[in-house]
Amino acid sequence: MKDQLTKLKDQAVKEFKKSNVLDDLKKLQTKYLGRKGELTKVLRQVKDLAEAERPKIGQYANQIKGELEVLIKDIEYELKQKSGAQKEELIDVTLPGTKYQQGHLHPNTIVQRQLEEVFKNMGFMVLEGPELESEYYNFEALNIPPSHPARDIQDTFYIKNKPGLLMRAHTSNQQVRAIEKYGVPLRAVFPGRVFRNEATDASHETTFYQLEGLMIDKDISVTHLIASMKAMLKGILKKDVEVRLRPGYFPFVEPGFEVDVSCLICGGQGCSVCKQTGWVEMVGSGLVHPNVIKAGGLDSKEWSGFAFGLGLTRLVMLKYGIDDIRLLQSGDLRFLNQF
Ligand code: FA5
Repeated sequence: MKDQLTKLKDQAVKEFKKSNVLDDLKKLQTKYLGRKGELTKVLRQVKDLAEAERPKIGQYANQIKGELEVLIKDIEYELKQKSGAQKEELIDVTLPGTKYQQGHLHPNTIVQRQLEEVFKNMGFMVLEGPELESEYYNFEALNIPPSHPARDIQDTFYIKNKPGLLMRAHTSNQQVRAIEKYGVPLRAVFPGRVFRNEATDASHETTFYQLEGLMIDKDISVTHLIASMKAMLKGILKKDVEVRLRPGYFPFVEPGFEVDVSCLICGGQGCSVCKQTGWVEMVGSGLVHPNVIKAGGLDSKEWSGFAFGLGLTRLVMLKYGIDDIRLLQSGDLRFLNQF
């Protein structure tokens, strides 16, 4: 019987070691050690043996049972380790990854930076200035005294209980500030946000961006002004556009011009952006008024200059074909994600 037990053990060990999955191992465990298993059957026969043999064989059979149980535990542990590791390795590299939302520059900023490059290449400084401004720099220093009708054309928001303070109506507020700070000769552009108290429509906002240009030197003429504006428009729109100059009134320049660009939204046919005229008013400009030169502490007989104020937001509209200015500050991602 001892030989029979040894054979049984060898056979069981061989089979246990071959099992690759837990299910097979369980089945083998039942086959050998279950209630009706092979080893159990042999153990049941022990009671029929001669009394002298019974303890020895019984002990041997129990020892085999113990060894097989330890072996099963070991194999079970290994199989579990393997299947756990396999699970960890189960990465489907073809699945779509997690998409992270990435921010990007606003179209106003893109165009502002491009404009800054154009002017830096022509030797202009880029300066920033305050949005909350004094009436002096926004109006008086620009030859617009209190009660001058030009204040109505550029009506803005005044600060409650703070007389003399307002949200700048244009980037021209920087003109005298820059002359005072940097002296002359001077070439500078001032990009930034400006504010107007007016009704909105497809081409008018209450908050929009401008880029001011100022050049003060000796013998500056309208030719310098036109050349700079052409370079600016070509630098951004990357093509020659039709431009129209008409007389314009701004108390801080003399003579003054409005520069219109042929509407690129409708190709000059007429739409809500150009108010059916085929032209979009883009820049106010002119030769710096002697009173502004004087406000900067300079001799207006010695120094002259040109200045212009570009509607940067309008240029963004023409560049990208945006047919309503209000989209730019709508915060609507369906719109913004196109840039
Ligand atoms: C001015 O703001 C003057 N400071 C420009 C200037 C500078 C003239 C230097 C002479 C010398 P105006 O109000 O026209 O001018 O505005 C200039 C440009 O800003 C306009 O041509 C237009 O393109 C844009 N603009 C004006 N109002 C609005 C508005 N409500 N919404 C969007 N863009 C506007």
